[in-house]
Amino acid sequence: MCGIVGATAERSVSGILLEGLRRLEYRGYDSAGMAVWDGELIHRLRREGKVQALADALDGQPLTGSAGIAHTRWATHGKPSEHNAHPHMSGTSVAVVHNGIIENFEELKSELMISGYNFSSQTDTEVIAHLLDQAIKSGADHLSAVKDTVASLDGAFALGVIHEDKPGELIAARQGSPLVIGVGIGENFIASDQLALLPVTDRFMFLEEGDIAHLTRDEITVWDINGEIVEREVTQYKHATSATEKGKFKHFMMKEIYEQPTVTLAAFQDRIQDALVNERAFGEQAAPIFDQVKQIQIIACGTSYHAGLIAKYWMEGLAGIPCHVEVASEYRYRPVVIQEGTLFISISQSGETADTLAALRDVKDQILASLTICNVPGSSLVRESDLCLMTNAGPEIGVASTKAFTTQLVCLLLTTLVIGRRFKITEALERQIVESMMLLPALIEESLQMDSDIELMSQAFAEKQHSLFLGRGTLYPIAMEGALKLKEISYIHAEAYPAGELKHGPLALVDKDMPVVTVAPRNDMLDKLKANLQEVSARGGELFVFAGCTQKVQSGEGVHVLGMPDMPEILEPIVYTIPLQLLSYHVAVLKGTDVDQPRNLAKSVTVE
Ligand code: HGA
Repeated sequence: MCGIVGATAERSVSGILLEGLRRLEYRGYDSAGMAVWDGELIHRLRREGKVQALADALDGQPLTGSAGIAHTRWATHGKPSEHNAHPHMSGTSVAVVHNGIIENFEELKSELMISGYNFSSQTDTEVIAHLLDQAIKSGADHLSAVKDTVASLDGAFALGVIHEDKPGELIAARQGSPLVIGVGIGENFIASDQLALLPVTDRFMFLEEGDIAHLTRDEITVWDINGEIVEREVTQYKHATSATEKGKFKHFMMKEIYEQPTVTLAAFQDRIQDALVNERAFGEQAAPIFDQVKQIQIIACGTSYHAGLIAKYWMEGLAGIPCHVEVASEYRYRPVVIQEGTLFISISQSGETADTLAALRDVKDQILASLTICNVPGSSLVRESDLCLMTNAGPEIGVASTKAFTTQLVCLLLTTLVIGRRFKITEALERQIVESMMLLPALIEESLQMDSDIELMSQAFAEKQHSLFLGRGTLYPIAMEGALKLKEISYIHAEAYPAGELKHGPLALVDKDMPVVTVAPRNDMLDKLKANLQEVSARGGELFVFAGCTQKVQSGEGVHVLGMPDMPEILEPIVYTIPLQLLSYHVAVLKGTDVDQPRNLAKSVTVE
């Protein structure tokens, strides 16, 4: 959350910064700002609202200069407003952009106020600007001022700093929030995410925890947490630049929904050899680690947590491996008992999810090993885990996760198979599941053809305040994911229940104003589910049932059945996700909400 971008170049940098902000807007969009050094002074412009508001302001008041920093905000301290927008400055000399939270900002603020500093915002960030100014005024050079200031800050953060007395210099610091350096030719950059810098470079240097970097046009110097100068590897970005554009689609979310046949294939095809999963795909160390696994602990947040819940059904049901799943923000703050032989699996689209990362760090020396299922190469979870399996979904820009989820499921299924070999999964079963996986892209393609029916169906939701999602077995977490999607982008209250729980409470809510969505699994629980559906119909509830032809659920008064392709049971959770994504999308479009950037949310949750 919050996007930082910075540049030092020979040319004017404001266009680069503005394009960077547009590309980082998924990380926060309540205000935006830019500070540019023009050879003499730092000029700053900030606006409440989206990056476009800043762009409009820049049209009337252009900023030109060869070094600068910019920010798009997702407020944590102080409401979204122009005076709380970044960059924050101390006087006219120093400007700072910040991603993260300064936990000790209140005490630092009191001390600074006693020293005579006035505050013009409610943010935690402003203390950083004044601390830098204070250090410089007491004789520290620019770089030592940043080092001393960083040492006095508690919390997680990434910073970008410019100073009016240091022409063309940019300082960056990373402690808990992502930051990458873009390496150009005669120009260098910083950003929260490499996507911001793709128009200007494809070479990146990922900063590590505690790193401080000094950038000029021609030189990059990095100090590690111990203050030693270090070399950080430069890696090349591999995705096509079209991956970050909407193309023919109106929204990134729709584009990403439609990419799922391709990206789910990319998540497994290179990992299959002779109809079995190649466990080297998990890393060189995978085999000896997997040999020692006795149980699995999955940790994740939001949509990734739902993927973890489905993996539990697979790990325990198919493979017979004990598996626990918990949301990271709970797990990390409670005393936990970790049994011998625990493989810790983290799931995160960005690889920077603050709670998930903190949970991994907390238990690192008590677990057998860690595996991350992640979409962003070079991210913190990838670097800090023993093993990783990349989801290969390509950049996901829509704030509501879609393709990252289905590719996580594919990766979790591969994981179940390779670890499950050491438990209950026979070679024959593995081959059978791998063969089923080959059908996945075509099945997703087929469910995408339901798009216009679902668009029609969405009309029944647009005026409603509440909705209920029901499922059983592996389709229960899919109901949870469908409800989350609807909440996130259409702002309709949506609750998910295991269908068997209906009469234990939520049935009291069912009436004609409460649409009930059901994902009907094709398994031995179907008859029980049909009974649950009767209970809803009997109370006047309007039912929308996603079911396959063989499920024999009939449309009738108040019951709308949407036919799903028939498929192997193992693929149901992945394929049944698609119509629920489409439903939330079309409801949001009908309601006129901001599909890709829903209110109050942002992607890559790098703050607690
Ligand atoms: N705490 C700062 C930055 C917020 C942030 O990084 N959000 O993800 C603020 O509130 O401005």
